[in-house]
This record gives sequence, C-alpha cells and structure tokens, in this order.
Amino acid sequence: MLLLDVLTIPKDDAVAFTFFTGYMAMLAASIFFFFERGSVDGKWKLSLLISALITFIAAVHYYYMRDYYLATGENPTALRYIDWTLTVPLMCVEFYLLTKAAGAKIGLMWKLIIAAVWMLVFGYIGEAFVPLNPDGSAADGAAMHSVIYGVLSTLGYIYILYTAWFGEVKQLAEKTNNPVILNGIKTLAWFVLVGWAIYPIGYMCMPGGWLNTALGWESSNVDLFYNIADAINKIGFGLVVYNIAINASKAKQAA
Ligand SMILES: *C/C=C(C)/C=C/C=C(C)/C=C/C1=C(C)CCCC1(C)C
Repeated sequence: MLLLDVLTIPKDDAVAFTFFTGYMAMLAASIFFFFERGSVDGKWKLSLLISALITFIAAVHYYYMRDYYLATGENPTALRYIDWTLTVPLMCVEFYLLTKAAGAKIGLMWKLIIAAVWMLVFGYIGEAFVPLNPDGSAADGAAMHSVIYGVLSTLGYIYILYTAWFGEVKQLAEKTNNPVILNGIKTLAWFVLVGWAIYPIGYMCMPGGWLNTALGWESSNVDLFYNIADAINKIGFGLVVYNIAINASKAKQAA
C-alpha cells in the first residue's frame, strides 16, 4: 500500500511532475551519451563518458528525490546537494578536457572544482540551516541567513563564470584555433551564464528568501526551478559536448 501512496502524482503538482520527467530524461540521456561514445574519435570518448556519468548520477538522485518529495512534500535538500557535489565538479572536468589540447594544466581543473565546492557548501548551509519556525515558516534571522550564504556562494559562481567568459578557459579555447571547440566552449559559457543563473532564483524561493518574502513564491518552487535548471544544464551541456565531439571527429576524418 505504501508503494501505491508514494507513486501517486497529484494532478496539479508541477514539482512532482518535473521530478518524474527529470528522472526519465536523465536516464535516457545517459544511455544516449554512453552508446554514442562509439561514434566519436578516441580522444573524445572520455568527454562523452563524463557526460553520461553526469546524467546518470543525476538520474539515481532523481529516483530518490522524487519519492522523498512525494512522501514528505518537502525539498530533498541533502540529496540535491549530494548530487550537485558530484556532478558540478564533473562539469569542471569537461571544461578541462575540452581545453587540454590547447595546453590546459590540471591546475585549471582544480581551481574550477574548488570554486564549485565553495559555491555548493555555502549554498547548502544557506538552505539546510535556515532558521525556521515549527510550522516551517521563516523564523527571525532567516532573511539575513539566506542573503549571507547566498552571497558567499555566488562568489564561487562568479569565479567560474569569469574563467569561462574571460579567463583561462576562454583564452585556451582561442588558442586551439579550432572553430568547433571555440564555438562549443562559447556555448558552454552561455550555459554557465544563463542556465546556472536559474539556481539562485530557486534558492530565493525558500522561506526567508527574497522571492518568497517579496513575491510570496512558495518554497516548493525551489525544486521546480532546480529541476528545470538541471534538465537544461546536465542534458543540454552534455549535448553541446556531444556536438563538439561529433563535429571534431568528422572534421578529422575529412582532413
Ligand atoms: C547539475 C547541477 C548544476 C549545474 C548546479 C549548479 C548550481 C548552481 C550554479 C548553484 C548556485 C547557487 C548560487 C549561485 C547562490 C545560491 C545558492 C546556489 C547554490 C543555489
């Protein structure tokens, strides 16, 4: 009986809907990226494997987050951040692999990973330890707490954004002299600017957050924004990498 209860999606629950759709989409994308490793040149196989791992790790977490949300009606904050702690550093590895041909050093990868972990640790403290009343509403100090940790987290985000748009990643992409890689990295930088910016919007829907306080956006919308952003950033990001790999392999065959 419990199983039946857990798996019933209320008709008007958009958050539950995106949890289920997100789960299936992540799983399908993983299978796609994994099998498409066979269609690309040897040096791109690792990039596609990492794209597949990113969506697969997300699929497993969505499997649990979906049930957690349906069973409790609450935000699966811990599962969410465990997922991100694994998948965002893997996206940093993708940036490194793409620029390696132009001489990227392993230090670039670690700098991006440290910035990502910084961003996620402060985001987690901001969300998981926000002062709440017993009924779940924002308690005294919640607004201040969410702003302080939100701003600290954003510093890590800005570092990654800067590196992708103006810093080392951008400079190395130019050095490759390969329009496929240069345009691909430009597209990934747009993902970091626009796709990643959806997450702070979700964050501000939690109790005490600006959008929650000023516009009355409900805290369940945190997950709506996170689920939409994850689909864009994990599957979309992987497809860009796939596109780079396929086109670079074709260009090589033609040469
Ligand atoms: C696959 C998961 C990804 C790409 C997750 C990205 C997450 C972020 C860019 C989160 C950013 C945050 C801020 C910039 C401030 C508020 C707290 C966060 C953690 C939501």
